[in-house]
Amino acid sequence: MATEISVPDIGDFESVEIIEILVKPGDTINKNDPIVTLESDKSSVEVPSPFAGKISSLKVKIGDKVSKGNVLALIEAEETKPEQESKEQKKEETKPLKQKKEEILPETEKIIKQAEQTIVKKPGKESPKKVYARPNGSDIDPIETKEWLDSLDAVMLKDGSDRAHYLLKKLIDEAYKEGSHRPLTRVTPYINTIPPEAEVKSPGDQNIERRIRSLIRWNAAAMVVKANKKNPELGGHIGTFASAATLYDVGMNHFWRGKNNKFGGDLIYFQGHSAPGMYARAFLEGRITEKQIANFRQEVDVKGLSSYPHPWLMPKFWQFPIVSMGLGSIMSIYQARFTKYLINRGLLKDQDRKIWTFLGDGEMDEPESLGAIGLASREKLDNLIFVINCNLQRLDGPVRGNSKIIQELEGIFRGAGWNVIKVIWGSYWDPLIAKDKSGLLIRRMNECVDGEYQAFKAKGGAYVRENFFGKYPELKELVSTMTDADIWRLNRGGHDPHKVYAAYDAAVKTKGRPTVILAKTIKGYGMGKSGESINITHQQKKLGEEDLLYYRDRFDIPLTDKQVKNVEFYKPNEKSEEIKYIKERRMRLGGNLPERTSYAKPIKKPSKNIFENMLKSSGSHEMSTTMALVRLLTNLLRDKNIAPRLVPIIPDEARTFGMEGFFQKIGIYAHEGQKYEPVDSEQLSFYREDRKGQVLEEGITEAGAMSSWIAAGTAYTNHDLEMIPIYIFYSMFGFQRVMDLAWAAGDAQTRGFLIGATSGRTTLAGEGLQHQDGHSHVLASTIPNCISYDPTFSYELATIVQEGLRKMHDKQENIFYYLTVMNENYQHPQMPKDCEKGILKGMYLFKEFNNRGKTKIQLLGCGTILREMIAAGEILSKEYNIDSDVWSVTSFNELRKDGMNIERKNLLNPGQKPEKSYVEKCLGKREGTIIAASDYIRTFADQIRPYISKSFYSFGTDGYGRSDGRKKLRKFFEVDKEHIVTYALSVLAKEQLISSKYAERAMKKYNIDKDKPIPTVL
Ligand SMILES: Cc1ncc(C[n+]2csc(CCOP(=O)(O)OP(=O)(O)O)c2C)c(N)n1
Ligand SMILES: [Mg+2]
Repeated sequence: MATEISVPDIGDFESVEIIEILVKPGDTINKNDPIVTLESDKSSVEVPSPFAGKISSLKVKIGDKVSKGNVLALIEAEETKPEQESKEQKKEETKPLKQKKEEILPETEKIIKQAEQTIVKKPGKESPKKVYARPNGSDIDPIETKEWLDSLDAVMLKDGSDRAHYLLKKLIDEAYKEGSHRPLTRVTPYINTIPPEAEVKSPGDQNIERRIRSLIRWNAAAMVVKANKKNPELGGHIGTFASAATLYDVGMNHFWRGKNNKFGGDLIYFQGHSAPGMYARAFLEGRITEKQIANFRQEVDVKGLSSYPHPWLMPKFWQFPIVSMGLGSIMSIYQARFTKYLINRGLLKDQDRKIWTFLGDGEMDEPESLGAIGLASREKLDNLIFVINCNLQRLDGPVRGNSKIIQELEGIFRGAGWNVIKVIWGSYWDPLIAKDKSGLLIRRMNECVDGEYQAFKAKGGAYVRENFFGKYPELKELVSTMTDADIWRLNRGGHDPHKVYAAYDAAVKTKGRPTVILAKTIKGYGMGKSGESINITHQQKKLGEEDLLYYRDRFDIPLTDKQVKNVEFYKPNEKSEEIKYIKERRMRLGGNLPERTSYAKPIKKPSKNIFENMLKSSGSHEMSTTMALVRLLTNLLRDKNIAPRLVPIIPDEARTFGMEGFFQKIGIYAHEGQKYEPVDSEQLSFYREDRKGQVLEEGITEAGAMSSWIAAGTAYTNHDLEMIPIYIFYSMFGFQRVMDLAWAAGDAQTRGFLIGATSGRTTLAGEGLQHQDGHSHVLASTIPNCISYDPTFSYELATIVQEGLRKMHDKQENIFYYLTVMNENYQHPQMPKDCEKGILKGMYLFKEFNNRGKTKIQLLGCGTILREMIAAGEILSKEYNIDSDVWSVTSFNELRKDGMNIERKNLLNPGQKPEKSYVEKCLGKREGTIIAASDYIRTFADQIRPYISKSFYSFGTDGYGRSDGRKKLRKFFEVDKEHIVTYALSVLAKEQLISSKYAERAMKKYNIDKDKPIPTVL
């Protein structure tokens, strides 16, 4: 029996147009296969079939308007119970919550009454008579304290630390109930999180590892000194890597697994300005030549080494472009999340790969460093490990002179739900801590501030004895048998390979949450007077002969005085223990690090018919380019090669852009699936969260969304998997908000699409000054490998996206696209013949008004302002007998790139016949002055001015936006058809082609006030 398929609940929409019919009578379809596509002026959505079966007849045609309940088709269904019914039935069965209104009240009242009685019954608390602690925190009843501590010891002994932890938690919970709201567990004492007895021991040969580390230290420092000896302009850093060497070495020798044909590799975000250390190790491993390290920071002629990790400049080495402080943190968090996304969607094998991020303690002040840590714990990113090198200093001085950065960060990360491992003290401290029964040592550790800790390591053992231990006689006594040199040797956790190993081991075994390791180190470790723990350490790049000799001796580098004075590098021969060891370690760990490769298979290009319906005229149907984009994405989701690779990324604006249809169709990624029935579950586009969901609904974080986009757009190298990320945002909150990340994306060779929606200063009408974008294209033009377009019609958009896919995936070009789309509805014409090349190069002839023939003008427009140009052309033709050629400029930015290139070629070949720029080829032989206008500032169109040999006038939206309707805004910014006509007449008068009276009359006619100031001052 035939069953009806009807329009489900489509929310607030009524009479929505059918724009596509996706089945025909006789087709056998599966449940959830789309039947038709509906499009309102705000959104486009496919209607899936609730049944599997054979379509027997269609009840609608394209262009029909339908509402909820209208029948779309009849189907010979295999199973006739619609999904919704069974859902409702299920609800009926489990409906205890839904009762008639009048029944709820008495029941609720009863419960409230009972509860009140219980509360009242409880005797009122008398205010405590006893004061438990003095305001300064000191103990008023040591005997009672001891009893509690003894009880705790007994529990630990009998039932272990988990039980003790449980009891403590119970106590704290009880204290909260009783009204104590002090955050009792935000920070722990200023000692290592892992006690010595729980440390997992390193299997490494500590002697060899120390020798290797020393050589790396030397070569890293030498490359900076050598470069600056050659040319003091070059700069560089010694002190940072000197403080972090052990942190990197332990990872490289024992933890970080390289990529190979069986394993995807751990991903390490190296702290940018510790790059010399990575080069020095790669030099010992034989991956970098002596010539290269001798040319650190000299990249122009000699192919030396990049200052910092720049994949663009060292594409086979660096993976992550870090050095702009803060970006490493946010990018790696989203990288870890994206890795889980790929795993949960079944695109990537779960190999327990880890993402390690190295950060400076000063760097943690950047909002981007801490801004996304909540996401990391919320998403349970146990594949993420932060190592914060707490050398207590930044560039100018201490990070927190008056307090302790480690404690501050501990509180922040613990509060955010991270696993925090503090690595503060080295092994030499262990016996002292064990020996101190008074508790004074930990107390002293707790009370000292970082400014003091910094000074301790700059001023020697005697100073530490006096100023650290000397405060309490018991502590002075504790170290009385130690010499000053012994005291000086009391090391910090981050310089102790045992402590670092134990922390890393615990981090990689942590499940269910991310880990941060807070490692205390010394800035400029080993640099002595020239830089150890002093305020100028960060900038120290020139070590004198004496300092170099000291450094050599400190780390036992087998170089003669003469070799040291020549700042020679040291590499033991290939058969030495050190080289064998270092290579063997990396071999066991599966490969080199860092190393950038890609074995991704190219995504097959979509079939041409995917784009076909976008090349046709929309007839009388009006739509925006945003809707055209949504249609395009819907079409792409029907291509089986492309569909799984699309990653739509939206920061809480899906409804603004009419993309809510994707929620139901491909689901929103949620690592825990959907634990609740969404409020709109009855509707077609309900908020569907799913572990396998495809949409990254980021919430309100453009920086986070951009970081996701970078992770997806570099998956071809980091996961050997090509993805097509499409990040759609309010264009005003795009480049302007996340420019630094966009720059890093270019460096990282990210491939994907950025879509600046609601673009144009007069097109987004009501939102006003802070929303109306008139310059994002100018910002986009500054990124060398970003290709940007401002299309007007759906066929332009389709042509550009198709070409983008071809270039990024067929041709594997390391570029990305920025496209602006708008929310103004209008009709879209059929694609004119032979304009494809022009669309991609940046302009093509859209229309000629050729009927009168006396005077002519060239009109160039883009985005919605092209439509004003077309209308102006028509007025000029009809009312003033002036002909015009109207050009659709899809990209002033691309035209400029071409112009620059040709101009340069011509200047370098003065004896040859000059080549013509593309704009010159288009316009050179055309008659008439050029007028260009866009919904962007004049700079955008002005870019082509130098490459044409004709008079050129540009109009745009310079100035602050403001709220009003489109018509008024266009008049205000002087980019409406009336202003274009008037300016055209005036330009022609200036060229002495027509009388000036026409322009004057037009000004009157169109009510143009010549005394109104330019909008930039309004
Ligand atoms: C966004 C940004 N601002 C400023 C700098 C310049 N800069 C480079 S390193 C540095 C100090 C870093 O201190 P910290 O994070 O503590 O790292 P350390 O060198 O101490 O390990 C500064 C300010 C930068 N690289 N990026
Ligand atoms: Mg620091």
